[in-house]
Amino acid sequence: MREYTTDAIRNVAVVGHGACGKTTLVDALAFVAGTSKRHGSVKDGTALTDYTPDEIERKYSINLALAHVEWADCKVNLLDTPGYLDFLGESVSGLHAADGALVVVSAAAGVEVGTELMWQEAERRGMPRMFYVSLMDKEHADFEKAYTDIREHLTSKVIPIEIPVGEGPEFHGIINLFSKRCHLYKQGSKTGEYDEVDIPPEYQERFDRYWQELIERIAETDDKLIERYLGGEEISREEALTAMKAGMRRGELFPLLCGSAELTYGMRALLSKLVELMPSPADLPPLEAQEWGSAEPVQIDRANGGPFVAHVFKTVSEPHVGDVTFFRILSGNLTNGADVYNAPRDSSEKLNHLSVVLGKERAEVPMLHAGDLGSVAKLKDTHTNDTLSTKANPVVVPKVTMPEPLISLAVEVHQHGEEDKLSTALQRLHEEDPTFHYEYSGEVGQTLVRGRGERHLEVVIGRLKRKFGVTAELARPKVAYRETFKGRAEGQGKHKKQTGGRGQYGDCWIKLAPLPRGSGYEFLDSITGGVIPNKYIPAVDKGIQEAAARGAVAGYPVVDFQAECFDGSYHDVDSSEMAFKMAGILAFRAVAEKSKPVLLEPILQVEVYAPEDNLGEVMGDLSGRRGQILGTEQDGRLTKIRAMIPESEMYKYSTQLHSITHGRGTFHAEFASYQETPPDVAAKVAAEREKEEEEKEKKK
Ligand SMILES: Nc1nc2c(ncn2[C@@H]2O[C@H](COP(=O)(O)OP(=O)(O)OP(=O)(O)O)[C@@H](O)[C@H]2O)c(=O)[nH]1
Ligand SMILES: [Mg+2]
Repeated sequence: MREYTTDAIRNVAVVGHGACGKTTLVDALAFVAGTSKRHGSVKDGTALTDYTPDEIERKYSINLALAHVEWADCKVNLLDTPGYLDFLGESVSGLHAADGALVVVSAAAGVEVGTELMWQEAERRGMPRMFYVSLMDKEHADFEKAYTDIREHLTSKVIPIEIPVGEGPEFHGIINLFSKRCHLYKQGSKTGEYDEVDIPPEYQERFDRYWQELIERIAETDDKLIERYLGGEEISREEALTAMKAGMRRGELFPLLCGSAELTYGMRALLSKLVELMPSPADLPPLEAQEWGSAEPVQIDRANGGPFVAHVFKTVSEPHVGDVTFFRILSGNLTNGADVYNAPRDSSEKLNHLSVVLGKERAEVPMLHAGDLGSVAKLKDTHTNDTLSTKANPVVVPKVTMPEPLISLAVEVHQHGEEDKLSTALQRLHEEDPTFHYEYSGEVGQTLVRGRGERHLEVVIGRLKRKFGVTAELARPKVAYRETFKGRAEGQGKHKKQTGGRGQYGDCWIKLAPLPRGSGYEFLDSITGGVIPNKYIPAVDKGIQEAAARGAVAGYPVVDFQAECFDGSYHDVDSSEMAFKMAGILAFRAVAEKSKPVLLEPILQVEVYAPEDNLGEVMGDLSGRRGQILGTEQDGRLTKIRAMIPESEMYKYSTQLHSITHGRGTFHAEFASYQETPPDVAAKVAAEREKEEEEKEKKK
């Protein structure tokens, strides 16, 4: 590959809802440009950017993947992002590494949840955006509807610069509004060859309408142009394009194109527009960064090279290959084999085998210029979201904010003894995918994994097996129930044994009383007159605590209570710490029964965001989950519902919410407090716990 300087580079993230045709589009663009030699397909598992075994098997994108095309003396780096929201972290990383977004909207489905979400992500970053209406050849394709959908749901600043000739199975050409020419595609064409003809007479009226709209909208963004336009002067194609590019940069115009990637119709025009309208990294304002080791902000000038700085936007760990690191050069040029520095980790890294990426292929290059995307393998200690710079100029650039995990499940290994392997592998997987988290919960004795959705966690389980040879499966997380007392009672615990020689003797009287929620455990020693010698009192306390840990209702730890030891007796010879501990245990068991023990369950504070249309069903579902609705309020286009819901009822909630709201609803949950469970629930939990204990016994 030839060398591309900063001004000849375009970094474009291809974003949109699942199955809108992003991967097919990236493949077609690379094929039509001649950069890749074969026109792959998602269905056959041969698409350029869906190459991992997971993706080939499932036929949708899971990972952010890179390709590049060489077109019109420029190199366009394309970042193919997954549309499924479970993998939003990858898509966000893709946007972060790009300078512009190509928002793909299916001509058959119009604007969907994923389109809206990625649109907002791009908007937050103030990125120039272009629309591409995909699948124009598909049954029920409707260009007008897609355009109207975008105007109504995303932005009124969208403006078509192309219109299709025919739709669905009839789709066979595209009229270019700038050139006022029509491309009629040759049937059976492999790389989008066309005949260029005049605008067909039956399309003249439609062309005039769209052309008028285009030119007016462009003129509106530029005072000089509008004056000339109103004065009846002609505006040239170049002037219009320049104004459009400037308008895109200011977020005032979003051009819309269309085509069919499967048939390769419209690919050439789209490539040309990406080159002409998307910004080069040299067009960007300086980036705010921080000098490492000082609080001083520094400006990273991207246009003029400067010292080397790069941001790592993705790492993939391959156990037998080592880690592959993908980065974007923010400033400076980079030569193969360069020594760089990861300042926060104090790690010197050598960038060997500097490569450009085309799907799964990595082609070594001697150097890359500022703004370009590259990859290297086998770095020592560099992870996703790190900054690479130089020892002479150590800096750190802002990190990408990763989406928070939404669901939590337990993971269980098949083979006993693989737990260590599991935690090493989970750590590696977290490093490559920061939206995936894990932790071991001692309280419930399970490893918990957290992610964006069930699909996400299933993919992680697949990777565990494929990459690390750990066979595991997802399981229902155990709920950390607790118990407490609602009443007060007192009673005796007496441990007395006479077996031949020295006996055992311990005797105590205790009172149990509830404490406010969250107080924990309190022990009160009110023994007077030495009826229990001082040295044995801690043993009574210990016995009570031991028994409390084993529960009074369903075998869960008893919390928030006070135990008072107020009377007892001892024996000069037979008393011992052991005997008094036993007495404590017996006393607790006897008194706990009489102190109205109850089961407590964790309650989550939940915020659900749902569209108005599904509000009734979402609330009904929450009530069915024993949810207590606290209130609702409008939040943009969605309604926010605040509710308290028992954790045990939240299992698979994300799947349910997704299905009720057709993917539009989201939620956020966090632990709020422990509350008493209704008796019927407590009885069920106790029965389950008993069964579990029996099974454990059997295994022994
Ligand atoms: N008829 C037709 N089908 C297409 C076209 N582009 C994509 N498809 C089909 O639509 C389906 C989804 O295409 P993908 O390219 O995987 O869509 P995607 O946007 O990458 O999907 P995710 O990776 O899940 O976000 C596949 O079955 C494609 O074959 C097209 O231009 N015409
Ligand atoms: Mg895809």
